[in-house]
Amino acid sequence: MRFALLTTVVAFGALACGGNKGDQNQTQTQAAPPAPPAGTAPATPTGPVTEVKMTGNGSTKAGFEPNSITIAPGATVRFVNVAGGPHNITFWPDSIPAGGAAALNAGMKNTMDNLSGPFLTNPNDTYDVSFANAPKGTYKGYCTPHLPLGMKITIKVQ
Ligand SMILES: [Cu+2]
Repeated sequence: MRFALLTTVVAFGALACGGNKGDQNQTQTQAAPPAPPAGTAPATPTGPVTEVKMTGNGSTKAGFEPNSITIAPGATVRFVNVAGGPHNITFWPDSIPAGGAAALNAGMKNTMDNLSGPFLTNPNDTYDVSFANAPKGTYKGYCTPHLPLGMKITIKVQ
């Protein structure tokens, strides 16, 4: 009886002091790191960066400011969620130059759909579109939730 009790106390003490510690650590260090939230992983900007504001009042007004820009080949457009989000940038596949889709697929991170960037929900969230290797020409895009409000943009690469 006394021996059994002693054994129990010793075993408990070993656990409390970190018995099997090696096994526990091994399990913990093998856990995968948490994935970053969608839409927050920054793309690597290329070339000069041109900022475009995404604005709106949350109901009847939404737009890109400016809604027409000209950039140099290989430049980056940085979309900034200013107000009235969520906003995103989506390009019409038939409103970009031949070869443009492949370049944009490489230059747009965390896309939700073909040529469609993630929603920016928090104020000052940004999203970079790299036009690295994008052919010269006109690229027309829109904000998916606000297309009915006419939230469109024209980007000329020249
Ligand atoms: Cu929008």
